[in-house]
Amino acid sequence: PAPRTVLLTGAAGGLGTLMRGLLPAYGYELRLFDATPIEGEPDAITADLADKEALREAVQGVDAIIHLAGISLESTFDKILRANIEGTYNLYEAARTEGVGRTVFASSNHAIGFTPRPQGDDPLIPVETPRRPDTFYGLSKCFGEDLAQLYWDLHGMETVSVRIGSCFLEPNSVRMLSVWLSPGDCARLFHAALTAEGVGHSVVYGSSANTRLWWDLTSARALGYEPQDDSEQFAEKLIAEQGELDPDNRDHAFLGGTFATNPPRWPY
Ligand code: NAI
Ligand code: 15L
Repeated sequence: PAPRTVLLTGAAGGLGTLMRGLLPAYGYELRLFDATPIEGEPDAITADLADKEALREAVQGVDAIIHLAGISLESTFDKILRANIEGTYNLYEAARTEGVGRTVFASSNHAIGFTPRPQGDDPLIPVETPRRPDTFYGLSKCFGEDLAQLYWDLHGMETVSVRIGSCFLEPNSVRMLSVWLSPGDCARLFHAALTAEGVGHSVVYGSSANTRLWWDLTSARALGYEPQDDSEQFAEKLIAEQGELDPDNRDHAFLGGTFATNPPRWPY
């Protein structure tokens, strides 16, 4: 049966807030979890991924999990270790103990961020491309994907690891024209990932059907995902402001953009 009650970790964040708005229309009842309190949501669970007891309670009785919580930019290895690596392990252990069979894991393009971006007639990047994290942050997403594979092979727990490009209301750079995931398409993709049958552990790219796409959406479409949006509507304005990507500029050379050259840092 299709999942109904879904635990949304990272519910206070940017993507969590967008998904709180969009996923209920698909019939999901969301249970919210975040270290940051959420105004106007008295039932939200305010706890850290380090709190195993809280996680155990949070996953009790849910049909599936969407795991967004964690540090979403570069940080020190120690902070990434605690929030993203140990935190994801703690969540999977809670899910195993409570018998939750399906997770959607917010992986990131930064798991393969040092992959050269396709130029000219280069082929789209396949989902099997070797991982080349561009940061400790990207490395933690590689760990999450491997943890998901282990829990499938060892315990039969299913995960769709979504290597999200850039999910914001609008793309704000020329690079983002290639990796943009509209919020509406993100909800469509998460819904497909929650309901597709027999996913085992699947890795998919998370973007809209962008004209300037860099990667292959075949495995995402295999889940039943049909993207509706294309960033091209924003291209003219962004290119007028910023210029086309420059083949001689190292900041434009890699899939992960400036994460590979001068990564934005987590502020706390
Ligand atoms: P965000 O930084 O806005 O939200 C992350 C949330 O996780 C925050 O509300 C924070 O309080 C919570 N959090 C952090 N550490 C925690 C901990 N130890 N325990 C409990 N909660 C904790 O990030 P955003 O943009 O909403 O991203 C959500 C997820 O999607 C992240 O895992 C991020 O790595 C991933 N992602 C997002 C992309 C995007 O374009 N927004 C692109 C690729 C991946
Ligand atoms: C990510 O993984 C970050 O969490 C998000 O804030 C964006 O920077 C995105 O990647 C991106 O590559 O644009």
